[in-house]
Amino acid sequence: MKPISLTRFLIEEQHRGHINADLRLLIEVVARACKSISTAVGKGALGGVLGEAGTGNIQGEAQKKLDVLSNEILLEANEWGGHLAGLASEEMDHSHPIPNAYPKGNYLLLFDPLDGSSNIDVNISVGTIFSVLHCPDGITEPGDEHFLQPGTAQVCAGYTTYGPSTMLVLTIGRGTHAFTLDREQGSFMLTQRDLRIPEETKEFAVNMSNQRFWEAPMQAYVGDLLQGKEGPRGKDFNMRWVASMVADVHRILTRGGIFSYPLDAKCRDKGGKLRLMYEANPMSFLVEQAGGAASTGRQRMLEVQPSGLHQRVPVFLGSKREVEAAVRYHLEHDAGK
Ligand code: FDP
Repeated sequence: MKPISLTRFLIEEQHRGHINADLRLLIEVVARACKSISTAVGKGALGGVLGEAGTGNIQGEAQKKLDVLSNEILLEANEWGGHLAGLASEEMDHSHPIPNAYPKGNYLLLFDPLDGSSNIDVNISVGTIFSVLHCPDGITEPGDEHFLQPGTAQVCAGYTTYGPSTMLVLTIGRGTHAFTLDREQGSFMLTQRDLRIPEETKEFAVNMSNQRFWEAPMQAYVGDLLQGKEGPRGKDFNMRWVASMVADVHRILTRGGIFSYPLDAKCRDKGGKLRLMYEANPMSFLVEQAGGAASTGRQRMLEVQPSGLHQRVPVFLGSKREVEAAVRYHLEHDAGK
């Protein structure tokens, strides 16, 4: 049977009363912007867009030309449609209220325009991550503080991965669904409804080069994984680390596993490496909707009350039983056991 398009999927969800017309439009606009980003990424060196932009973002990281371009594409696409009150991007210092010249809607959009961007120049998968919140009642000119809502408040989240094929993975709080871009038709087509992450896994993803900087419970957890069959876990584990969060999470949504970017001595002062609002929350929503779990190691990710737009957090997400195991090491350590 021919797969249905994203447009049809969204219209059917609207007919069922699961989303309204504004949210449908918002998702369509983000998907359209992601198609443009996919085209730019796909041109590679021929597009003249590889390499450094010569600028830095709020986090002090060097921006790639494609970071800047992807941010512009998403901004331009979303400003004028009337579905948003404001937007915020990992690449911008502050949130951006919709200019008064345009109609305004009731949603707030947050995005990481090009995640994993250190992989762009070596032709490895990168992606766009996004999260949608309600704008608080009565607010027409949202400021940064209006975006500081816990992940449980998300109404929609998703990512696009620009890999061998371009895929959009989406949740509106009713399961997690995967769409593949049909490049000839220019449409995202539903290729997997209701992704389910296996509860158990034998695969973990972490940057092992940080091992000596980790906290004691993380050292203990990974130490036990590495002992394999001979250790307390009683099974051999395999390791995978693409170093593009989108690609690593996509693998986990497809076949299970645990992804972690824990606290370490290098990122401790910042609270972690990955951003709560642009990376951890949307990915955690997608993972939970696929039957997985997501935690900071000590707290359910979606319940973290954000204190800053660019806040960073430690991240553990993926197969439910494995995330629970990693959390257990942290809690037992903290309890002095
Ligand atoms: P990048 O810095 O290339 O944007 O978002 C940060 C991120 O990539 C994630 O996509 C990725 O999982 C992680 O950082 C990679 O970190 P390391 O370079 O420390 O491995």
